[in-house]
Amino acid sequence: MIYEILKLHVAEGIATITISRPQALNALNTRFFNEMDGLVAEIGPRDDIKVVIITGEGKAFVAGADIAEMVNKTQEEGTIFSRLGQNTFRSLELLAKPVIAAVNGFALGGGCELALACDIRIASSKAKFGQPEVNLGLIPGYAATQRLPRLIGLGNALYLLLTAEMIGAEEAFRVGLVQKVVEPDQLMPAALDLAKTIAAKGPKAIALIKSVARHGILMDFEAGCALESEKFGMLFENEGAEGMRAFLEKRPPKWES
Ligand code: CO8
Repeated sequence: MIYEILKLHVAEGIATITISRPQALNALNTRFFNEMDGLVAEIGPRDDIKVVIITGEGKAFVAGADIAEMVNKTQEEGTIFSRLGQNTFRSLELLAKPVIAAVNGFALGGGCELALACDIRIASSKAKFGQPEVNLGLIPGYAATQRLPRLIGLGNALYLLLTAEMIGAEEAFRVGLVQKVVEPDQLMPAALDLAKTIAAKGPKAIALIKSVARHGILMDFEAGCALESEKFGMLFENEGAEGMRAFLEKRPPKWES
């Protein structure tokens, strides 16, 4: 596939995906979703990639779904466009490698929803977050109604969804929408540091934590605990055995990739 919107850079086990359509503030169109599907499929099996960072070029992370593409859609086409984005974000969410959103600027509507589908969000102090769909007479279509309440609680989520208020990075941190706020020039160094910290851990354990947490949050407590025990046991005859032995032998662990 030829990539026109997404730029992939891989170094030291970290894949950085830069959304590069700054003239439209990186608004999400069909091409974006096709390209993101292509990259997720490519990155999944690559052992040389441990962690993924997603960021935007210019003053926006992503300023939403592409309003110019959506404006003339029929009801059926609107539903299809929503499902397309939901499916892409779900496959990103279930990718067996952690995904960090490095939010450099506006993360609005579908852009905030993209950040929500990532595992950790780190923001520039200049970033702005919001779900402005109601200003357009719309509701979110890429699962903000589902992910936002699960992440920041129903009250905080409904506040953002019903008011369309644009909040700054510090407020986003306060409500738990982002995990870290840094100065703009520190965003990529901080995201890379975070990615390297995670990339140094056992890759099987990292993939299983993500999977168990992501599936477990949709289960009842007992079923989630059963899933955790099953996956916990799976590590004993490989990566976990090496990690525990390395601790007892006072040496760094050697992970298989
Ligand atoms: N879609 C298409 N183009 C956009 C978008 C967008 N979401 N956002 C900005 N642009 C374009 C502008 O039209 C403008 O283009 P041009 O230069 O050709 O006029 C260019 O980007 C630069 O934008 P501005 O001049 O507006 O830049 P400002 O710095 O003045 O303002 C803002 C920045 C505040 C971010 C402003 O651009 C804005 O309000 N953008 C729209 C934000 C928004 O409403 N986003 C939500 C969209 S709806 C959505 O995401 C729903 C998701 C679920 C969809 C489900 C599918 C059915």
